[in-house]
Amino acid sequence: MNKFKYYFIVLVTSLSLFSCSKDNAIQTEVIREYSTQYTTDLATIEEYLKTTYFTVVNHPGFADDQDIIITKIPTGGTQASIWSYLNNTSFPKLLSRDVKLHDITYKIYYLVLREGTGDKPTNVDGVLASYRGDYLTKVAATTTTAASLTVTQFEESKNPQSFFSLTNTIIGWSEIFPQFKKGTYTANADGTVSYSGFGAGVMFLPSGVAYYASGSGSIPSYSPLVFSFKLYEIQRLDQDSDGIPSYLEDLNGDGYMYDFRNTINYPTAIASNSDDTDADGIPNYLDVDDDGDNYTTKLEIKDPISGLSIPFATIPDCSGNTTNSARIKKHLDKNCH
Ligand SMILES: [Ca+2]
Ligand SMILES: [Ca+2]
Ligand SMILES: [Ca+2]
Ligand SMILES: [Ca+2]
Repeated sequence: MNKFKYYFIVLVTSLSLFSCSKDNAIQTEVIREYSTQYTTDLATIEEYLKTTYFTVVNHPGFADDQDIIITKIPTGGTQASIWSYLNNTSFPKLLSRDVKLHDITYKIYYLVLREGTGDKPTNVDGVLASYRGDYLTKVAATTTTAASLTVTQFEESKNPQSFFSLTNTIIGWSEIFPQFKKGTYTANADGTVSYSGFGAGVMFLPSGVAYYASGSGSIPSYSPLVFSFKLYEIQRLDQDSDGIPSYLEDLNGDGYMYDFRNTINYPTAIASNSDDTDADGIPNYLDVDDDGDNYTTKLEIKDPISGLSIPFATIPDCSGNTTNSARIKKHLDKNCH
């Protein structure tokens, strides 16, 4: 899941190599315009949603709970399409999220089978999730063949053993997992783990928020991806090691933090970042001095009497102890309403 960050380097390298070549026989495909490819991908995804149905296993406490099978509606079939769940009032429901990236706004559809019962990750936290990935291939009609939309499985992970940091995955994962909550789990005598109440769903990703031009492994270039997943557990991360977990540096509390200094994702400069207290362009979750007062945040979290740094876990709960520093109060104010 971490190739996304590298393909630009690979592509730029290969393009520059080829441009030095005198051999005109070597041709490289110019990377497609994001906006054009997005339009194509969105049409493919919407066709997929309108021509398939799903069945879900309800088997609480067992490994197959919330397993989903997506099947093409046969000719004359009366099954309800995934699309018919769009903005459904009860679960399952098909929702969409708008994501501004590459100077366009991606609409990312996701199917919520179950929200989950615990905490949500932010887009910079870690997730422990089982998943299955498929890519979609749309082939246009020719004079001799009909158009086709095929689905190919490329990966499945049923028993995840480690966390993925959402900062290292494809962007689609970091955008959609924060819409789900984790569940609970118990260790069994035989060493297995039983998960309950976890969030479960399916995300339908345009290639621009997946592997785009590079593809990955068996995934061809410009493939829209479909991931079904179960969110078992989350891991709070502290990207700037300032002692405040990143999820508490999400100033506007929307569950998402962005670094607009990334010119690949944000080709046109974005003037303000609602998660950047001192407006220096470095969002709080990456800024060791969030308020720009030249005292690192880490040193500002201290017990006012002993002067010792307070481990984050000991910061008082929402019952109202506000005798600590203003910064801690600020965090309480933000998280206790
Ligand atoms: Ca931090
Ligand atoms: Ca935010
Ligand atoms: Ca800042
Ligand atoms: Ca910070």
